Amino acid sequence: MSGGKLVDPAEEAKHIHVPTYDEILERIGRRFSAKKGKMRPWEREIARLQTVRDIVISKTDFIRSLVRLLDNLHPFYWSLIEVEFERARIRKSISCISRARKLTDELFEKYRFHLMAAEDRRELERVAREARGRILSLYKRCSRDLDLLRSLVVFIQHLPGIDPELPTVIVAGPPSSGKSSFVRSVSRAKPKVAEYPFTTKTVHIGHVNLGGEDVVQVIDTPGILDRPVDEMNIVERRAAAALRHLPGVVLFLVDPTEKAYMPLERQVKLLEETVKKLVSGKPVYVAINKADAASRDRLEEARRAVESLHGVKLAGSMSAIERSDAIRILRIVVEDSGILSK
Ligand SMILES: Nc1nc2c(ncn2[C@@H]2O[C@H](COP(=O)(O)OP(=O)(O)OP(=O)(O)O)[C@@H](O)[C@H]2O)c(=O)[nH]1
Ligand SMILES: [Mg+2]
Repeated sequence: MSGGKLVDPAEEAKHIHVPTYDEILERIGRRFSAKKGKMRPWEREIARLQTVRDIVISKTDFIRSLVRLLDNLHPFYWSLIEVEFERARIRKSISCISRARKLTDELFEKYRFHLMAAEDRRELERVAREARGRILSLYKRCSRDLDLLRSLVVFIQHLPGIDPELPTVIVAGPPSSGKSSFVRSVSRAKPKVAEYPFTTKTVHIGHVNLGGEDVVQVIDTPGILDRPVDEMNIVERRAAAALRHLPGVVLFLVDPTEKAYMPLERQVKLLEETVKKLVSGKPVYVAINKADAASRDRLEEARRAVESLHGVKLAGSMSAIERSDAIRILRIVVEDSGILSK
């Protein structure tokens, strides 16, 4: 289960169906009542057992595509999954199913002989019941694993379709600094914008055509606070996953207004101590947003604070709600970093 090349996991996961244990049982129940022509009693019992075997195997065949999908998952997607699911738990659930499938065939072979050798009708029925019971209990034992894998697949079906091969600008920053407004302005994506903090709960993608074949992917992320990653909540950790694992450059938005969710010093601390550590070497650009709503003094103060930092570049100030202004800043970031030509 290590990260690999790009697949569109959401698309692939749409073809994967994970049944519940009850669904498997119900399916067996339906097939079981089917009449089996003229057969000798032991032949009929073997045929019935074969039906049970075929149903449990085909119902759990999803495990092969799921394992393939997980093996090829980009580390960014893994980190989003790990915000919600424990990797060890996923592995355990996969083993439960794989083991059950393996043992099913072993039991089937073993009981086929027992059924053939049964001495009378009563023994035949007893052995047949025992064989069915043992096969089914293998899956009953995995019922919580089936439930977990089922939620995992549904989760994967809703992962954002990011293309790690496209030039990417990850828009990050404190809550309410205008990240979603920026992504709305530059792309056709329409992430929700609101006055209150923590509006954005997960990662959203927009595409921007900068002319010709120049397409840039802009990623809207949830707001983050100035604290270490292991103290972050689930929503912040989704932003951290993007900052840490997606290739690209970062555009950090500062809110210089009096109403900012956190004071300027904390925004700078967030940039210096949290973001720079997370991105480990990716270029970080800063734009001072809400230029229309901040006083000249505050804008100047924010500019000086950003310029005094090492390892980040000031792209300028802007009003993210103005499309042309947001595009101007995006162009500065794209051109200066050269991501289009990479
Ligand atoms: N005046 C002004 N307001 C802005 C600007 N950009 C964003 N806002 C406002 O700031 C508030 C927060 O904007 P969002 O785009 O939702 O901010 P966000 O950073 O995505 O917020 P979270 O997702 O909660 O972290 C909204 O009321 C926006 O209208 C700007 O350039 N000027
Ligand atoms: Mg937002």
